Amino acid sequence: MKKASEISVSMMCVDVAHTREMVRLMEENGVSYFHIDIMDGEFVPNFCLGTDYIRQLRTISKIPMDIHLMIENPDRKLDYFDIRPGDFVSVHCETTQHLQRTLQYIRSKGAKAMAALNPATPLEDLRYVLDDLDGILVMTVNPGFAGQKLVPATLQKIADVKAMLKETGHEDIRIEVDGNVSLTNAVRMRQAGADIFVAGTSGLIHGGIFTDEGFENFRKAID
Ligand code: S6P
Ligand code: MG
Repeated sequence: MKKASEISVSMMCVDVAHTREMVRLMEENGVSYFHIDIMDGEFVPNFCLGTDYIRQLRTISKIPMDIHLMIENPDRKLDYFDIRPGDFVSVHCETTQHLQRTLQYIRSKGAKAMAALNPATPLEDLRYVLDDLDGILVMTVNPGFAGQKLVPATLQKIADVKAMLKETGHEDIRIEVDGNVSLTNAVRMRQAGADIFVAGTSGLIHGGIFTDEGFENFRKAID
C-alpha cells in the first residue's frame, strides 16, 4: 500500500530575510510540514533552530511542525518546545536510553511520535517500539549539516524499513527521508518506500529561496 507523498521543507535552508514570502509559497503549494532542525552542539557538531523560532513561525502560519531533535537527553528537554497536536516530533534513538517512554511522552502531548536513525544505526533498534511510533525518520546523511552527499546504503535501509513495517503489520507508520533529497535521489527514495521528503538545498532551496516551478519539479520527483 502506497501512501500519498508529502513535503516537509527544511527551514534551516530558508533565508530568514525571505521567510514570510517563502511561507506563503509553501502554503500555496500544499507543503505538509515545516521541518525544524534542532541541534545542540553535542549530538551533532552544529547549532541550529530553536524554541523561539517555532513560536514565531506559528504566528505566521498554521502549517504543522516536523520537529527533528538532534539533541542529547531529549527526555529532559521536550517540555522546552511548543509541541501541538498535528506536529511530528522525532527523537534520535541514539540519544535516549528509554526510547519507548520518550515516544509515549510525545504522544501524550497530542503529537505524532517519530524515531530517527543515523545512517549507521540498525533499524532493528525499533522493532519492539513499533506500536509507539507514527513515523520513522531515515537519515540519508549523517545529521548536522545541509548540503551533504547521500550515504548510498541508506536507500536499501528505506526498503528494509518498509519490509519490516509490512511484515509486522505496521504499514500505517510513515517513513520520512532527510538528507540530499535531490530530484534524482527522491525518485529512488520513493521507489524504496519513503512517504515524507525533506526538501532542502539538494532538491528545492537554492540560495535560501525557491519558486513555484521548483515545487512542481520536486512534486513530480516524489509522486
Ligand atoms: C541535517 C538536517 C537536515 C537538513 C537537510 C537539508 O542534519 O537534519 O534536515 O536540513 O538535510 O537538505 P539537503 O538537501 O541540503 O541535504
Ligand atoms: Mg532534519
